Amino acid sequence: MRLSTYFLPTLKENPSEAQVVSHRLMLRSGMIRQTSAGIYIWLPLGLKVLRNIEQVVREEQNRAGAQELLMPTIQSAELWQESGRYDAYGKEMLRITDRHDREMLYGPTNEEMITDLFRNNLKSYKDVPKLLYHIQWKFRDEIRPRFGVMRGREFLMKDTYSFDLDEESARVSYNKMYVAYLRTFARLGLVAIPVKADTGAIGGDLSHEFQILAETGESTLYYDKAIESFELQKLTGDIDAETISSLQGIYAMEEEKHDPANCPVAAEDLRTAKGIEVGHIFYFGDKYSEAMNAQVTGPDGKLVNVEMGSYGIGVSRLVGALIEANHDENGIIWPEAVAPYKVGLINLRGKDEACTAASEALYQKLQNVGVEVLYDDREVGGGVKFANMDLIGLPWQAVIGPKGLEKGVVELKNRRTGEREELSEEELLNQLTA
Ligand code: 5CA
Repeated sequence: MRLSTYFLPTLKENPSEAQVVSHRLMLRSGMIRQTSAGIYIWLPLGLKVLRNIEQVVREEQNRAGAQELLMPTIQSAELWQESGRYDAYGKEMLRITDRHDREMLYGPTNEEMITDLFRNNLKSYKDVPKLLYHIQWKFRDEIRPRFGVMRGREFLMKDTYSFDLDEESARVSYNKMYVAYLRTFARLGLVAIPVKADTGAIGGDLSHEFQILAETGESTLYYDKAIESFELQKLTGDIDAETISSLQGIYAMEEEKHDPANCPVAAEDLRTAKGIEVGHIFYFGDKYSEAMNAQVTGPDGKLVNVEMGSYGIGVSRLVGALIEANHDENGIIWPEAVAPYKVGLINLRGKDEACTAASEALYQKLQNVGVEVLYDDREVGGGVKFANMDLIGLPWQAVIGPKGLEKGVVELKNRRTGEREELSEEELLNQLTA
């Protein structure tokens, strides 16, 4: 992509409405624009990151055996009346009336719809277990939308639903998702601590939240420092049953569940920190299947309520959370796994024919070998180009200038470490395709 034609409205000044660094940087780097409180347009650069995160989430769901489908955003109120949540959900639910005066709503989550889908199509113990998910926009009329995409009103969620014959099997499904979440966040380079959580409006008795440590987090956590030895950010391989059970045995609680008087962890081993909740998983048994009659015939011919769980990841929230965890005073530092482009190509002297010819040639070559490149071919000074590349945070910057050309080298800068190397074109291509 050429920056001269790209729709990338960057801002020099810090927008006054943004209280946290991720919100400021998303606005400044031209990733999003707000259209109403808590509702955003995803501009081309922001959308690329969102899609990259979505893809990591999707791959790990598929790997865990979950099947992707796509449910609508607009739901009928009837299903929610059946489950009893239509009134209980309160003002957070955006309610809509259609032209026939039917009550509809913009879905804040999909337990009811998927339970209805299940009961209409699956009838036997042979049909379970099933893990189904979608990645779809949700709407919650949050009382205080804030921190940009981290607490929006419209937001992108991955939500999975599990259906099992009995509790034992439901716990197996729960742990499959627990592992998928550990792997997903590790692939994103994040330390996401699984803490025991309250089940709130979703209901149920077993629940974990996945929390990224950040000062701007809205949750308060208490955990045994022993969790640090698991090196959660490295758990991208197979995770065995032993690791799961020792991790689940470690004390880590949300504030509402933490009772200082009965905490089993010695004071010197107890850590407290603020966290951003990026995922939440629930096992809630037959709460919905009982209310909505979602039953299967067991091997003995008797009808039983299916055992269910639901598992959410805040895909759009993750964009903000990743920036909270990866930035410096100059801007964003994207982890390679989600970076919108791998390398930014800077032509230091737009007016110098040799520099422009070399930049154009390298731009072509990078594309030919499949490296995603953002080429700053604008007629502005080098300082502006450097500042802009630092702000948008691509992992690598390749700089072509007259001095380097004389020596036959391109400068390659690592955005995270700031290290610069002078490389021949071939070395540079090798490094970026390794
Ligand atoms: N049905 C269940 C699981 S599928 C559910 O809705 N869980 S949830 O309420 O915890 O939401 C799942 C995830 O969505 C949260 O962990 C959080 O990362 C994200 N999320 C929730 N509310 C918002 C919001 N207002 N803005 C951005 N992300 C949100």
